[in-house]
Amino acid sequence: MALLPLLFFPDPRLHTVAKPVLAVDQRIHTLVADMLETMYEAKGIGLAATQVDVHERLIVIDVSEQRDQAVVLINPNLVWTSSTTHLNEEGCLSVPGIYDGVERFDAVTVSALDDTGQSRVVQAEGLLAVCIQHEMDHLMGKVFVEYLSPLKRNRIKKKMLKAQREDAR
Ligand code: K1U
Ligand code: ZN
Repeated sequence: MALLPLLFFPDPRLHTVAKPVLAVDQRIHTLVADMLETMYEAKGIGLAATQVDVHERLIVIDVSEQRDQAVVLINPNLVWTSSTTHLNEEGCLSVPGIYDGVERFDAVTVSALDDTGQSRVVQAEGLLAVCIQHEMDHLMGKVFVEYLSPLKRNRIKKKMLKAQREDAR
């Protein structure tokens, strides 16, 4: 297993629209294992392949307290969304240190392949539903700060670029 380097906002590669995974083969098994290791190491609750510069439709999530209930969704599709939404506080491993409110569906149903290539349907609510929507946005090239006002987004962009310049020194 290996830790994968993350892309950080405002890297333009975060805006790439991911393509479907064509086969759940050894390459995907290795990518899933590496993404899980990277997510756990970063103390995240989710990670999309986009964030590790792989532009294929694959996400990993673990919202459990014990960090032992990984959910792997390959080629996920939203098949149902609740009629109600809520403002939820979100963070993003690609925008470290920034947290803000985003309106999300309270519950969603997703169809996907799991890491064995089997079809599955996941009904989610609460943090899992929020995380699925956040990660599926990544696959569409969307970062959560794009829901914020242009003023906030520009401030975040400047802050991130400054931090990245300082880290590069
Ligand atoms: O996709 C990512 O960048 C991972 C992201 C997922 C996420 C967190 C919160 C709401 C929606 C999606 C994170 O894991 S950020 C770090 C984190 O662990 C966290 C932040 C806020 C609330 C709960 C967890
Ligand atoms: Zn994110």
